[in-house]
Amino acid sequence: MELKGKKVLIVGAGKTGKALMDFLVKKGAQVTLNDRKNAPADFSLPNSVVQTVWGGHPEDLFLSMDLIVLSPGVPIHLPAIQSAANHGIPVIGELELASRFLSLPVIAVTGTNGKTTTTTLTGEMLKNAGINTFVGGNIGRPLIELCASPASYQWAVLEISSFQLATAPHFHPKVAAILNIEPDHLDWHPTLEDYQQAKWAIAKNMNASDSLVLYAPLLAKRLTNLKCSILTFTDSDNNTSTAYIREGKLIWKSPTLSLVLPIHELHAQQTHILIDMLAAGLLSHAAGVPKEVISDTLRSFRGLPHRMEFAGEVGGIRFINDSKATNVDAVFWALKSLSGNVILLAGGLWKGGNLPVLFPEVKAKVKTVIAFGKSARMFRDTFHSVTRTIEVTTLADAVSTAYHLAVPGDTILLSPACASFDQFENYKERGRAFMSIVDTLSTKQNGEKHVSAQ
Ligand code: UMA
Repeated sequence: MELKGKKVLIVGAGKTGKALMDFLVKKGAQVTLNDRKNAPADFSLPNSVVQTVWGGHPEDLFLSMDLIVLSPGVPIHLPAIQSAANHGIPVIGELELASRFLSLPVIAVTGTNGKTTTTTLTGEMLKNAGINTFVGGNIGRPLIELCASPASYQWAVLEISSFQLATAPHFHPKVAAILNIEPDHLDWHPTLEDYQQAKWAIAKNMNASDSLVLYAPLLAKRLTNLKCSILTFTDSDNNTSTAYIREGKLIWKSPTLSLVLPIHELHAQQTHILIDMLAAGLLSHAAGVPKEVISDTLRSFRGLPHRMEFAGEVGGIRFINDSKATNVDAVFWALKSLSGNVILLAGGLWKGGNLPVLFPEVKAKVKTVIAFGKSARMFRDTFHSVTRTIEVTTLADAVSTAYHLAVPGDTILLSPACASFDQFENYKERGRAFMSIVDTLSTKQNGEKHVSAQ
Protein backbone atom coordinates (compact mmCIF):
# COMPACT_ATOMS: atom_id res chain seq x y z
CA MET A 1 0.00 0.00 0.00
CA GLU A 2 1.57 3.31 -1.10
CA LEU A 3 1.03 6.11 1.41
CA LYS A 4 3.69 8.63 0.36
CA GLY A 5 2.10 11.96 -0.56
CA LYS A 6 -1.44 10.62 0.05
CA LYS A 7 -3.94 12.80 1.93
CA VAL A 8 -4.87 10.62 4.89
CA LEU A 9 -7.45 11.51 7.54
CA ILE A 10 -7.16 9.90 10.97
CA VAL A 11 -10.48 9.95 12.81
CA GLY A 12 -10.20 9.89 16.62
CA ALA A 13 -7.32 11.49 18.51
CA GLY A 14 -7.03 8.91 21.30
CA LYS A 15 -4.36 6.25 21.81
CA THR A 16 -4.90 4.76 18.36
CA GLY A 17 -5.04 8.14 16.59
CA LYS A 18 -1.68 9.13 18.03
CA ALA A 19 -0.04 5.83 17.06
CA LEU A 20 -1.53 6.13 13.55
CA MET A 21 -0.12 9.64 13.27
CA ASP A 22 3.45 8.44 14.01
CA PHE A 23 3.17 5.62 11.49
CA LEU A 24 1.61 7.65 8.68
CA VAL A 25 4.06 10.54 9.05
CA LYS A 26 6.95 8.04 8.84
CA LYS A 27 5.40 6.71 5.63
CA GLY A 28 5.36 10.22 4.12
CA ALA A 29 1.57 10.72 4.06
CA GLN A 30 -0.05 14.18 4.35
CA VAL A 31 -1.82 13.61 7.65
CA THR A 32 -4.87 15.33 9.13
CA LEU A 33 -6.10 14.38 12.59
CA ASN A 34 -9.79 14.87 13.29
CA ASP A 35 -11.83 14.48 16.48
CA ARG A 36 -15.39 15.32 17.53
CA LYS A 37 -14.04 16.87 20.74
CA ASN A 38 -12.61 20.35 21.00
CA ALA A 39 -8.81 20.45 21.24
CA PRO A 40 -7.79 19.36 24.74
CA ALA A 41 -5.75 22.02 26.58
CA ASP A 42 -2.84 19.62 27.06
CA PHE A 43 -2.75 18.35 23.46
CA SER A 44 0.58 18.83 21.73
CA LEU A 45 1.45 17.71 18.25
CA PRO A 46 4.67 15.72 18.17
CA ASN A 47 4.93 16.49 14.50
CA SER A 48 4.28 19.89 12.92
CA VAL A 49 3.47 18.40 9.50
CA VAL A 50 0.18 17.07 10.90
CA GLN A 51 -2.91 19.27 10.60
CA THR A 52 -5.74 19.04 13.10
CA VAL A 53 -9.49 19.58 12.83
CA TRP A 54 -11.35 19.53 16.16
CA GLY A 55 -14.95 19.83 17.27
CA GLY A 56 -16.82 17.61 14.77
CA HIS A 57 -16.61 15.55 11.62
CA PRO A 58 -17.19 17.99 8.70
CA GLU A 59 -18.25 16.20 5.53
CA ASP A 60 -16.17 18.41 3.18
CA LEU A 61 -13.01 17.45 5.10
CA PHE A 62 -13.77 13.75 4.63
CA LEU A 63 -14.57 14.24 0.95
CA SER A 64 -11.19 15.91 0.32
CA MET A 65 -9.16 12.84 1.39
CA ASP A 66 -7.47 9.92 -0.44
CA LEU A 67 -7.82 7.57 2.54
CA ILE A 68 -9.68 7.65 5.87
CA VAL A 69 -8.42 5.58 8.81
CA LEU A 70 -10.73 5.13 11.79
CA SER A 71 -9.90 4.64 15.46
CA PRO A 72 -11.84 1.67 16.87
CA GLY A 73 -14.33 3.73 18.89
CA VAL A 74 -15.51 5.74 15.85
CA PRO A 75 -18.69 4.17 14.42
CA ILE A 76 -18.52 3.51 10.69
CA HIS A 77 -22.11 4.70 10.21
CA LEU A 78 -21.33 8.39 10.97
CA PRO A 79 -22.77 10.53 8.12
CA ALA A 80 -19.41 12.01 7.01
CA ILE A 81 -17.87 8.51 6.82
CA GLN A 82 -20.79 7.09 4.88
CA SER A 83 -20.69 10.01 2.48
CA ALA A 84 -16.93 9.54 1.85
CA ALA A 85 -17.44 5.79 1.30
CA ASN A 86 -20.28 6.53 -1.15
CA HIS A 87 -17.89 8.77 -3.07
CA GLY A 88 -15.43 5.87 -3.40
CA ILE A 89 -12.93 7.09 -0.77
CA PRO A 90 -11.46 4.08 1.02
CA VAL A 91 -12.41 3.92 4.71
CA ILE A 92 -10.51 1.42 6.86
CA GLY A 93 -9.78 0.79 10.51
CA GLU A 94 -6.38 0.86 12.20
CA LEU A 95 -6.28 -2.97 12.28
CA GLU A 96 -6.76 -3.12 8.51
CA LEU A 97 -3.96 -0.64 7.87
CA ALA A 98 -1.65 -2.48 10.28
CA SER A 99 -2.51 -5.86 8.71
CA ARG A 100 -1.29 -4.62 5.35
CA PHE A 101 2.17 -3.84 6.76
CA LEU A 102 2.56 -6.79 9.11
CA SER A 103 4.60 -9.84 8.23
CA LEU A 104 4.44 -11.65 11.59
CA PRO A 105 2.15 -14.58 12.30
CA VAL A 106 -0.75 -13.43 14.48
CA ILE A 107 -2.77 -15.05 17.26
CA ALA A 108 -6.01 -13.06 17.57
CA VAL A 109 -8.52 -13.33 20.41
CA THR A 110 -12.08 -12.05 20.24
CA GLY A 111 -15.30 -12.64 22.18
CA THR A 112 -17.62 -10.61 24.34
CA ASN A 113 -15.82 -11.47 27.56
CA GLY A 114 -12.54 -13.08 28.56
CA LYS A 115 -10.46 -11.49 25.77
CA THR A 116 -7.99 -9.72 28.03
CA THR A 117 -7.41 -12.73 30.29
CA THR A 118 -6.98 -15.10 27.35
CA THR A 119 -4.72 -12.70 25.44
CA THR A 120 -2.59 -12.05 28.53
CA LEU A 121 -2.24 -15.76 29.31
CA THR A 122 -1.44 -16.66 25.70
CA GLY A 123 1.16 -13.88 25.49
CA GLU A 124 2.72 -15.06 28.76
CA MET A 125 2.85 -18.66 27.53
CA LEU A 126 4.68 -17.64 24.35
CA LYS A 127 7.09 -15.42 26.24
CA ASN A 128 7.74 -18.14 28.84
CA ALA A 129 8.54 -20.50 25.97
CA GLY A 130 11.24 -18.08 24.82
CA ILE A 131 9.26 -16.73 21.85
CA ASN A 132 9.72 -12.96 21.30
CA THR A 133 6.09 -11.81 21.36
CA PHE A 134 4.24 -8.51 20.81
CA VAL A 135 1.08 -8.39 22.94
CA GLY A 136 -1.36 -5.66 21.91
CA GLY A 137 -4.54 -4.64 20.10
CA ASN A 138 -7.62 -3.78 22.14
CA ILE A 139 -5.67 -4.73 25.29
CA GLY A 140 -3.97 -1.32 25.13
CA ARG A 141 -1.13 -1.17 22.56
CA PRO A 142 -2.40 -0.44 19.05
CA LEU A 143 -1.01 -2.87 16.48
CA ILE A 144 0.10 0.02 14.27
CA GLU A 145 2.77 0.77 16.92
CA LEU A 146 4.42 -2.50 15.95
CA CYS A 147 4.40 -1.48 12.27
CA ALA A 148 5.93 1.92 13.11
CA SER A 149 8.85 0.37 15.03
CA PRO A 150 9.27 -3.26 14.02
CA ALA A 151 11.48 -5.20 16.40
CA SER A 152 12.63 -8.78 16.19
CA TYR A 153 9.25 -10.17 17.22
CA GLN A 154 8.35 -13.72 16.18
CA TRP A 155 4.60 -13.64 16.96
CA ALA A 156 1.93 -11.03 17.70
CA VAL A 157 -0.79 -11.94 20.21
CA LEU A 158 -3.70 -9.54 19.79
CA GLU A 159 -6.91 -8.83 21.64
CA ILE A 160 -9.38 -7.83 18.94
CA SER A 161 -12.71 -6.05 19.44
CA SER A 162 -15.78 -6.19 17.20
CA PHE A 163 -15.11 -2.52 16.31
CA GLN A 164 -11.70 -3.46 14.93
CA LEU A 165 -13.03 -6.48 13.04
CA ALA A 166 -15.88 -4.51 11.46
CA THR A 167 -13.36 -2.22 9.72
CA ALA A 168 -10.63 -4.74 8.83
CA PRO A 169 -11.84 -6.83 5.86
CA HIS A 170 -8.39 -8.32 5.07
CA PHE A 171 -7.28 -9.20 8.61
CA HIS A 172 -5.88 -12.74 8.52
CA PRO A 173 -4.64 -14.32 11.74
CA LYS A 174 -2.78 -17.63 11.70
CA VAL A 175 -4.53 -18.72 14.89
CA ALA A 176 -7.68 -17.14 16.33
CA ALA A 177 -10.18 -17.64 19.12
CA ILE A 178 -13.85 -16.76 19.52
CA LEU A 179 -14.48 -17.10 23.24
CA ASN A 180 -18.22 -16.33 23.38
CA ILE A 181 -20.71 -14.02 21.69
CA GLU A 182 -23.28 -12.30 23.89
CA PRO A 183 -25.13 -9.00 23.31
CA ASP A 184 -22.81 -5.99 23.74
CA HIS A 185 -21.83 -2.71 22.07
CA LEU A 186 -25.30 -2.16 20.66
CA ASP A 187 -24.58 1.57 20.88
CA TRP A 188 -21.92 1.11 18.11
CA HIS A 189 -23.29 -1.78 16.08
CA PRO A 190 -26.63 -1.02 14.45
CA THR A 191 -27.98 -4.53 15.23
CA LEU A 192 -27.07 -7.61 17.26
CA GLU A 193 -26.56 -9.48 13.98
CA ASP A 194 -24.03 -6.87 12.86
CA TYR A 195 -22.12 -7.40 16.14
CA GLN A 196 -22.21 -11.19 15.74
CA GLN A 197 -21.08 -10.95 12.10
CA ALA A 198 -18.16 -8.77 13.16
CA LYS A 199 -17.03 -11.40 15.68
CA TRP A 200 -17.21 -14.25 13.16
CA ALA A 201 -15.29 -12.13 10.64
CA ILE A 202 -12.11 -12.95 12.58
CA ALA A 203 -12.07 -16.31 10.75
CA LYS A 204 -13.31 -15.36 7.31
CA ASN A 205 -9.83 -15.06 5.69
CA MET A 206 -8.33 -18.05 7.51
CA ASN A 207 -7.40 -21.05 5.35
CA ALA A 208 -6.70 -24.75 5.74
CA SER A 209 -3.33 -24.22 7.42
CA ASP A 210 -4.86 -21.91 10.08
CA SER A 211 -6.61 -22.87 13.33
CA LEU A 212 -9.71 -21.44 14.96
CA VAL A 213 -10.15 -22.08 18.68
CA LEU A 214 -13.87 -21.98 19.30
CA TYR A 215 -16.17 -22.18 22.33
CA ALA A 216 -17.99 -25.45 21.51
CA PRO A 217 -21.58 -24.13 21.80
CA LEU A 218 -20.80 -21.58 19.06
CA LEU A 219 -20.13 -24.31 16.51
CA ALA A 220 -23.83 -24.74 15.81
CA LYS A 221 -24.31 -20.98 15.42
CA ARG A 222 -21.53 -20.22 12.97
CA LEU A 223 -22.22 -17.39 10.56
CA THR A 224 -19.22 -17.81 8.26
CA ASN A 225 -18.06 -20.59 5.97
CA LEU A 226 -14.91 -21.77 7.67
CA LYS A 227 -11.98 -23.18 5.69
CA CYS A 228 -9.60 -23.45 8.66
CA SER A 229 -9.29 -26.28 11.15
CA ILE A 230 -11.37 -25.93 14.32
CA LEU A 231 -10.41 -26.82 17.88
CA THR A 232 -13.24 -26.55 20.39
CA PHE A 233 -13.19 -25.99 24.15
CA THR A 234 -15.99 -26.11 26.69
CA ASP A 235 -16.68 -25.84 30.40
CA SER A 236 -18.84 -28.94 30.36
CA ASP A 237 -17.71 -32.52 30.72
CA ASN A 238 -17.65 -33.22 27.02
CA ASN A 239 -14.71 -35.09 25.59
CA THR A 240 -15.82 -34.48 22.02
CA SER A 241 -14.10 -31.10 22.49
CA THR A 242 -10.32 -30.69 22.29
CA ALA A 243 -10.26 -29.03 25.73
CA TYR A 244 -12.80 -29.45 28.52
CA ILE A 245 -13.33 -29.64 32.29
CA ARG A 246 -13.91 -32.99 33.98
CA GLU A 247 -13.89 -34.08 37.63
CA GLY A 248 -12.01 -31.01 38.85
CA LYS A 249 -9.44 -31.06 36.07
CA LEU A 250 -8.65 -29.03 32.96
CA ILE A 251 -8.06 -31.48 30.12
CA TRP A 252 -6.54 -30.89 26.68
CA LYS A 253 -6.62 -33.82 24.27
CA SER A 254 -5.47 -33.54 20.68
CA PRO A 255 -3.08 -35.59 18.55
CA THR A 256 -0.26 -33.22 19.61
CA LEU A 257 -1.34 -32.07 23.08
CA SER A 258 -2.21 -34.31 25.99
CA LEU A 259 -2.36 -32.37 29.24
CA VAL A 260 -4.33 -32.74 32.49
CA LEU A 261 -4.18 -29.98 35.10
CA PRO A 262 -5.98 -30.35 38.47
CA ILE A 263 -7.94 -27.17 39.23
CA HIS A 264 -6.85 -27.23 42.88
CA GLU A 265 -3.29 -26.46 41.70
CA LEU A 266 -4.47 -23.11 40.30
CA HIS A 267 -4.88 -19.76 42.11
CA ALA A 268 -7.66 -18.52 39.80
CA GLN A 269 -10.50 -21.05 39.88
CA GLN A 270 -13.66 -19.21 38.72
CA THR A 271 -15.35 -21.04 35.85
CA HIS A 272 -15.08 -18.18 33.37
CA ILE A 273 -11.32 -17.94 33.97
CA LEU A 274 -10.90 -21.72 33.64
CA ILE A 275 -12.59 -21.48 30.23
CA ASP A 276 -10.14 -18.74 29.19
CA MET A 277 -7.29 -21.00 30.36
CA LEU A 278 -8.49 -23.84 28.13
CA ALA A 279 -8.55 -21.47 25.15
CA ALA A 280 -5.12 -19.98 25.94
CA GLY A 281 -3.61 -23.47 26.13
CA LEU A 282 -4.95 -24.33 22.67
CA LEU A 283 -3.86 -21.01 21.17
CA SER A 284 -0.33 -21.11 22.50
CA HIS A 285 0.11 -24.77 21.61
CA ALA A 286 -0.79 -23.91 18.01
CA ALA A 287 2.19 -21.53 18.09
CA GLY A 288 4.47 -24.30 19.36
CA VAL A 289 4.40 -23.75 23.15
CA PRO A 290 5.21 -27.01 25.00
CA LYS A 291 2.68 -28.39 27.50
CA GLU A 292 4.99 -27.92 30.52
CA VAL A 293 5.10 -24.17 29.80
CA ILE A 294 1.30 -24.06 29.43
CA SER A 295 0.74 -25.70 32.82
CA ASP A 296 3.44 -23.66 34.63
CA THR A 297 2.01 -20.39 33.26
CA LEU A 298 -1.50 -21.34 34.36
CA ARG A 299 -0.32 -22.39 37.83
CA SER A 300 1.31 -19.02 38.43
CA PHE A 301 -1.63 -16.90 37.14
CA ARG A 302 -3.45 -14.91 39.84
CA GLY A 303 -6.08 -13.09 37.74
CA LEU A 304 -6.08 -9.55 36.35
CA PRO A 305 -6.94 -6.25 38.03
CA HIS A 306 -10.62 -5.14 37.89
CA ARG A 307 -11.85 -8.69 37.16
CA MET A 308 -13.38 -10.19 40.30
CA GLU A 309 -10.46 -8.61 42.15
CA PHE A 310 -10.59 -8.86 45.94
CA ALA A 311 -10.69 -5.22 47.10
CA GLY A 312 -10.64 -5.79 50.86
CA GLU A 313 -12.69 -6.80 53.87
CA VAL A 314 -14.11 -4.27 56.34
CA GLY A 315 -15.94 -5.45 59.46
CA GLY A 316 -16.58 -8.89 57.96
CA ILE A 317 -17.93 -7.43 54.71
CA ARG A 318 -16.06 -8.44 51.54
CA PHE A 319 -15.61 -6.02 48.64
CA ILE A 320 -14.99 -7.25 45.07
CA ASN A 321 -13.94 -5.05 42.17
CA ASP A 322 -15.31 -6.35 38.86
CA SER A 323 -15.26 -2.98 37.08
CA LYS A 324 -14.27 -4.71 33.82
CA ALA A 325 -17.77 -6.24 33.72
CA THR A 326 -19.09 -3.76 31.17
CA ASN A 327 -21.87 -6.00 29.82
CA VAL A 328 -24.60 -8.29 31.10
CA ASP A 329 -22.81 -11.57 30.35
CA ALA A 330 -19.82 -10.55 32.48
CA VAL A 331 -22.14 -9.87 35.43
CA PHE A 332 -23.76 -13.26 34.92
CA TRP A 333 -20.39 -15.00 35.35
CA ALA A 334 -19.50 -12.81 38.32
CA LEU A 335 -22.71 -13.78 40.15
CA LYS A 336 -22.29 -17.42 39.18
CA SER A 337 -18.91 -17.51 40.92
CA LEU A 338 -20.38 -16.27 44.25
CA SER A 339 -22.53 -18.26 46.66
CA GLY A 340 -24.93 -15.55 47.93
CA ASN A 341 -25.45 -12.58 50.29
CA VAL A 342 -24.42 -10.17 47.54
CA ILE A 343 -25.08 -6.45 47.35
CA LEU A 344 -24.62 -5.63 43.67
CA LEU A 345 -23.48 -2.19 42.49
CA ALA A 346 -24.46 -1.74 38.85
CA GLY A 347 -25.04 1.02 36.32
CA GLY A 348 -23.17 3.57 34.22
CA LEU A 349 -23.39 4.10 30.49
CA TRP A 350 -25.74 1.44 29.13
CA LYS A 351 -24.64 -0.23 25.86
CA GLY A 352 -27.67 -2.47 25.40
CA GLY A 353 -28.24 -6.11 26.33
CA ASN A 354 -30.71 -8.35 28.07
CA LEU A 355 -30.77 -7.69 31.83
CA PRO A 356 -33.56 -10.23 32.59
CA VAL A 357 -31.09 -13.10 31.92
CA LEU A 358 -29.64 -12.10 35.30
CA PHE A 359 -32.95 -12.52 37.15
CA PRO A 360 -32.42 -16.14 38.36
CA GLU A 361 -28.93 -15.38 39.74
CA VAL A 362 -30.10 -12.07 41.23
CA LYS A 363 -33.14 -13.70 42.83
CA ALA A 364 -31.01 -16.45 44.35
CA LYS A 365 -27.98 -14.44 45.47
CA VAL A 366 -28.49 -10.66 45.49
CA LYS A 367 -30.01 -9.03 48.60
CA THR A 368 -29.99 -5.53 47.10
CA VAL A 369 -29.11 -3.94 43.77
CA ILE A 370 -27.71 -0.44 44.17
CA ALA A 371 -28.04 1.33 40.83
CA PHE A 372 -25.81 4.31 40.04
CA GLY A 373 -24.76 6.45 37.06
CA LYS A 374 -26.62 7.50 33.95
CA SER A 375 -28.66 4.31 33.68
CA ALA A 376 -29.56 4.07 37.41
CA ARG A 377 -33.31 4.59 36.83
CA MET A 378 -33.42 1.87 34.14
CA PHE A 379 -31.62 -0.60 36.45
CA ARG A 380 -33.99 0.25 39.31
CA ASP A 381 -37.06 -0.24 37.12
CA THR A 382 -35.69 -3.54 35.75
CA PHE A 383 -34.70 -5.19 39.03
CA HIS A 384 -37.30 -3.88 41.48
CA SER A 385 -39.61 -6.85 40.87
CA VAL A 386 -36.79 -9.34 41.61
CA THR A 387 -35.02 -7.90 44.65
CA ARG A 388 -34.71 -4.73 46.71
CA THR A 389 -33.34 -1.95 44.49
CA ILE A 390 -32.02 1.47 45.44
CA GLU A 391 -31.17 4.28 43.03
CA VAL A 392 -28.27 6.63 43.80
CA THR A 393 -26.15 9.04 41.75
CA THR A 394 -22.45 8.21 42.00
CA LEU A 395 -20.28 5.17 42.66
CA ALA A 396 -19.24 6.72 45.99
CA ASP A 397 -22.95 6.99 46.99
CA ALA A 398 -23.43 3.37 45.91
CA VAL A 399 -20.56 2.08 48.06
CA SER A 400 -21.59 4.04 51.14
CA THR A 401 -25.25 2.96 50.81
CA ALA A 402 -24.16 -0.68 50.38
CA TYR A 403 -21.82 -0.48 53.36
CA HIS A 404 -24.57 0.85 55.63
CA LEU A 405 -26.92 -1.95 54.59
CA ALA A 406 -24.39 -4.77 54.71
CA VAL A 407 -23.90 -7.16 57.62
CA PRO A 408 -20.87 -9.37 58.30
CA GLY A 409 -20.77 -12.22 55.76
CA ASP A 410 -22.08 -10.06 52.90
CA THR A 411 -20.20 -9.36 49.68
CA ILE A 412 -20.37 -5.93 48.05
CA LEU A 413 -19.75 -6.53 44.36
CA LEU A 414 -19.05 -3.79 41.82
CA SER A 415 -20.06 -5.46 38.54
CA PRO A 416 -21.73 -2.66 36.60
CA ALA A 417 -22.94 -4.23 33.27
CA CYS A 418 -22.21 -0.82 31.74
CA ALA A 419 -19.39 1.26 30.30
CA SER A 420 -17.90 3.81 32.67
CA PHE A 421 -17.68 6.84 30.40
CA ASP A 422 -20.61 8.73 32.01
CA GLN A 423 -18.59 9.30 35.20
CA PHE A 424 -15.05 8.00 34.58
CA GLU A 425 -12.29 8.02 31.97
CA ASN A 426 -12.51 4.22 31.60
CA TYR A 427 -13.26 1.01 33.55
CA LYS A 428 -9.80 1.08 35.12
CA GLU A 429 -10.38 4.51 36.66
CA ARG A 430 -13.80 3.31 37.93
CA GLY A 431 -12.15 0.22 39.47
CA ARG A 432 -9.41 2.31 41.09
CA ALA A 433 -12.04 4.70 42.51
CA PHE A 434 -13.86 1.71 44.06
CA MET A 435 -10.63 0.29 45.54
CA SER A 436 -9.75 3.67 47.01
CA ILE A 437 -13.20 4.10 48.65
CA VAL A 438 -12.82 0.62 50.16
CA ASP A 439 -9.34 1.57 51.41
CA THR A 440 -10.73 4.70 53.07
CA LEU A 441 -13.50 2.67 54.76
CA SER A 442 -10.92 0.19 55.98
CA THR A 443 -8.60 2.89 57.37
CA LYS A 444 -11.56 4.59 59.07
CA GLN A 445 -12.71 1.32 60.63
CA ASN A 446 -9.22 0.48 61.90
CA GLY A 447 -8.98 4.01 63.34
CA GLU A 448 -12.32 3.60 65.11
CA LYS A 449 -11.26 0.22 66.54
CA HIS A 450 -8.03 1.82 67.75
CA VAL A 451 -9.88 4.70 69.48
CA SER A 452 -12.41 2.38 71.18
CA ALA A 453 -9.57 0.11 72.40
CA GLN A 454 -7.89 3.04 74.21
N1 UMA B 1 -14.16 9.98 18.70
C1 UMA B 1 -14.55 10.78 17.64
N2 UMA B 1 -15.76 10.49 17.04
C2 UMA B 1 -16.56 9.47 17.44
C3 UMA B 1 -16.11 8.63 18.50
C4 UMA B 1 -14.90 8.93 19.11
O1 UMA B 1 -13.85 11.71 17.26
O2 UMA B 1 -17.63 9.27 16.86
C5 UMA B 1 -12.88 10.29 19.36
C6 UMA B 1 -13.02 10.56 20.85
O3 UMA B 1 -13.40 11.91 21.08
C7 UMA B 1 -11.62 10.28 21.36
C8 UMA B 1 -11.09 9.25 20.36
O4 UMA B 1 -12.04 9.16 19.30
O5 UMA B 1 -10.78 11.41 21.35
C9 UMA B 1 -10.96 7.92 21.05
O6 UMA B 1 -10.73 6.89 20.12
P1 UMA B 1 -11.13 5.41 20.50
O7 UMA B 1 -12.48 5.40 21.17
O8 UMA B 1 -10.95 4.53 19.33
O9 UMA B 1 -10.10 5.07 21.69
P2 UMA B 1 -8.52 4.84 21.71
O10 UMA B 1 -7.99 5.71 22.79
O11 UMA B 1 -7.90 4.94 20.39
O12 UMA B 1 -8.52 3.33 22.27
C10 UMA B 1 -8.82 2.26 21.36
C11 UMA B 1 -9.78 1.27 22.03
N3 UMA B 1 -11.02 1.95 22.39
C12 UMA B 1 -12.21 1.52 21.94
O13 UMA B 1 -12.32 0.56 21.23
C13 UMA B 1 -13.42 2.29 22.36
C14 UMA B 1 -9.13 0.71 23.29
O14 UMA B 1 -9.97 -0.30 23.82
C15 UMA B 1 -7.82 0.04 22.91
O15 UMA B 1 -7.16 -0.41 24.09
C16 UMA B 1 -6.92 1.07 22.19
O16 UMA B 1 -7.63 1.58 21.04
C17 UMA B 1 -5.62 0.42 21.67
O17 UMA B 1 -5.87 -0.52 20.69
C18 UMA B 1 -10.68 0.04 25.04
C19 UMA B 1 -12.13 -0.42 24.96
O18 UMA B 1 -12.94 0.03 25.78
C20 UMA B 1 -10.01 -0.66 26.23
N4 UMA B 1 -12.50 -1.31 24.03
C21 UMA B 1 -13.85 -1.87 23.94
C22 UMA B 1 -14.01 -3.00 24.91
O19 UMA B 1 -13.01 -3.63 25.31
O20 UMA B 1 -15.18 -3.29 25.27
C23 UMA B 1 -14.04 -2.42 22.53
